[in-house]
Amino acid sequence: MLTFHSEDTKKRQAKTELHAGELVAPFECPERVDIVIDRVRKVGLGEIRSPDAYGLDPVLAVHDRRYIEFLENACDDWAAAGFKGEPIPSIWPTRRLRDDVIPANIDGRIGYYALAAETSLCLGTFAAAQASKDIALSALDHVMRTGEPAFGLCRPPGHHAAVDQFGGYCFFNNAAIAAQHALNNGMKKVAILDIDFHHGNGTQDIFYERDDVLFLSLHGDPRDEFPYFLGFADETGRGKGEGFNVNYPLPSGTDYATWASTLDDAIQRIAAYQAEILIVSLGVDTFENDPISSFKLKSEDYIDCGRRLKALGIPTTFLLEGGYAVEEIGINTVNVLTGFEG
Ligand code: SP5
Ligand code: ZN
Repeated sequence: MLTFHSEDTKKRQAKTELHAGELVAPFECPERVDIVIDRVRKVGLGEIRSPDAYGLDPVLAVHDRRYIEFLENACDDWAAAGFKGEPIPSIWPTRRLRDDVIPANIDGRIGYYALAAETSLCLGTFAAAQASKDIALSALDHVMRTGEPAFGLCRPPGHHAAVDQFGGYCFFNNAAIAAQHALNNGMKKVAILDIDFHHGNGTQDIFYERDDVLFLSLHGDPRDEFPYFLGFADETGRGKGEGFNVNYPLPSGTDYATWASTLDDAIQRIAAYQAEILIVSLGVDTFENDPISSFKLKSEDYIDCGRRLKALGIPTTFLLEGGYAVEEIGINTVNVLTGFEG
């Protein structure tokens, strides 16, 4: 299987994450990329290619123009305001406040465009997010051209990013950008299967009223887990999108037996939909030793997961999302891919 990879994904080197009331070193760190690519090389997964440059048009097909401009300039605006730390929001247009006025002051504007406060911005973030979506698009294009699978070693991840919001370590929604690109290039039915531990709120939101993208997500029950405010089972889509959004919230402590039988239900729905292309939002924060998550998958389980996905027989693009047990992120991610290769 081809891997798409770029060193530019490591240009995001934030110093801080707001975690449990403290500023800590971010869980979503550049070393994740090195460890995954080392494992790809070690197992001989296949050729490693650099992505093509697609520019911002495919991003504009999914995200709001002013949001993109905000991301590009936020660090400069923050510094110009005299703020010393990394950009972090401290106020949002929550219930009983207005969300129809975009603040001029960067302190307010960052809250308008953020869905969470843990994700600090930093100077290299925009460049890394661009590399990440280029990787997703290159992988998707390879799959569309050849029918062969591909792995996009995306970083930063994307599935929490909504039309005009960043957060959960995500800025551009790589899976959504790739899915829209597939539709714009002749595909009629795309499925996105999100197996990251966290609900893919951004992806769900982007396609919620549409029937040309089937979105399915297995994740920690939002009553207990980030992003808390989306990802419940009764969110099934709206309008012509009704029935094209499927959430599988699962309890803390979920092991592979339960997780895999849930995966099989999702796989059956993808088959029934007759998707022409499958995008897997591949997070491995379902791992038993993940520092911020609560499922109990073991390294060998990821091989079996890959095998089950292969049985669908649909051209498949894997895009990296989360996974914070950094020592094992290479083994776990690549196990899915080798399981898929058979
Ligand atoms: C792409 C991705 O996996 N993003 C995850 C973002 C999660 N950010 C907030 C995590 C809050 C963790 N709370 C720790 C609770 C310990 N069980
Ligand atoms: Zn996650």
